[in-house]
Amino acid sequence: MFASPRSLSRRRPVAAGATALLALVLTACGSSSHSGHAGMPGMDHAAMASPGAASSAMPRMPGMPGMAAGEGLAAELDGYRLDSPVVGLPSGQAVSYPFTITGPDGQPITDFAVAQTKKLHFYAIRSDLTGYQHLHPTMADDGTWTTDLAALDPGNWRLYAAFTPNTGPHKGGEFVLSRSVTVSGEAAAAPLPAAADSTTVDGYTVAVHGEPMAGMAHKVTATISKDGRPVTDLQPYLDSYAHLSAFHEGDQALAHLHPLNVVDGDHGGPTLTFHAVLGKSGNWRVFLQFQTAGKLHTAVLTMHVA
Ligand SMILES: [Cu+2]
Repeated sequence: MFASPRSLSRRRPVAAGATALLALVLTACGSSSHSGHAGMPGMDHAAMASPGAASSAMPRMPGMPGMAAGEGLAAELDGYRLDSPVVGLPSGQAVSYPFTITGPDGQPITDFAVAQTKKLHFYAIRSDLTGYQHLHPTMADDGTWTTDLAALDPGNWRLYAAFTPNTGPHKGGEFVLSRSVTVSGEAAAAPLPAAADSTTVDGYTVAVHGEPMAGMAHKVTATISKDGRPVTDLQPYLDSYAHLSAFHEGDQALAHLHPLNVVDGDHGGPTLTFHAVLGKSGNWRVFLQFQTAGKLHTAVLTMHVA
């Protein structure tokens, strides 16, 4: 986990073979460059390589105080800060959420590296791990970003920005920062569904295999089928055959991963392989997004990490 968040990384060597990717990951992990940020909570670059792996994080232990930051739970890390004037939002209607990413000099950053085809990836999740939204905000010339959120249910939400500054002392480092907002109205928390090794969405069945352990890189696979047949027509989504976001029950730590599979046209699947590093034990709510025939599907299940 922890690592994962960053790991998700966005970087991608898609062209490289999976083996190469793994090698990159390992390298990355070991390199000090990340480490610096490794802290960064959000991500690892290394990760990039590994889709999911979270390498950088590895050194950190889950229980450590710093970890939270590493998992995207802090608004500021290493001088980079996610700021917004908004602390509350109305429920039940589409809303916009303005924010800025400021650097160590206190000025809004406008120069970001593109990762997974975007300069910034934005996520929203309610405290009970429902209501997942994965969005790509737009930035004005002055560095003010605006995210258009779909209607939110009442309660406490956490909003995350994942980005790689192209400037400043941690240029090239992946960050995941977040802030919370309160959405008005009577909140009714939903119990977290029990851990499961498969789920369905839009007629697709997604079966997950693997026994992830906290803080360790483990192989996790997701196999997609439809009507009993393996699905082999996955299309690239954000330069990958899937995008996986996972949120930890209790503290909303974020991990996001991409499969190691090499992208080659509209024939991904049926099995996606992740080098998953989840930093904390317990239950994670997993959102696996994949695309077929131009439509995005989001499979959701609870995964237990030992
Ligand atoms: Cu994104």
